[in-house]
Amino acid sequence: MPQEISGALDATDRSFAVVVARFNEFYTRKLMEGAVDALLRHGASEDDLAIVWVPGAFEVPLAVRRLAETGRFDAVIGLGLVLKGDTAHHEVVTGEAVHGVAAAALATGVPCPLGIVSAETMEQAIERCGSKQGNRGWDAAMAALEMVNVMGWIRSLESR
Ligand code: INI
Repeated sequence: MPQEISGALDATDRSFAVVVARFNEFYTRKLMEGAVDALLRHGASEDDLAIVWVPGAFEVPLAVRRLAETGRFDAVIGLGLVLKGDTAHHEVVTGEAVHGVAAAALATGVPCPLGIVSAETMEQAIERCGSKQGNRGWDAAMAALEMVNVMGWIRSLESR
């Protein structure tokens, strides 16, 4: 039988940074609360969480990357909400934020799950930030947990 690996959803003794965009704070605060709730409910301690506010989604990748580079966090979660209609460049902002967060993870080896939500309408935004469609901050935190434990297993291969 092939060996199957999947990361445990366990945040005990792990540390996390949550980078959250202040732009559209009405929504992003809900994303942050969802992420923190997920981490605490899965064993993280408040002392092991850092919440870092940045101006907008565009600034999320830089903070995510620098925090990941410190080596002090098992995962860094970037959260933001880009709402179509706020400006004509919402697609640029989303693209840069998404690519930047992915690049941070690949460059550092630290899991940096994607919590950048894009929404066409305010209704969609509300649905993704803690109502009908759940909370994408919670989802990102769960992805962080799983990846932290998957990466731990992968690292363990190096010492075998
Ligand atoms: N930032 C967001 O987080 N969400 C948006 O919807 C948004 N729009 O649409 O403009 C947005 N723009 C600001 C951007 O992220 C930067 O903070 C700003 O351009 C300064 O660099």
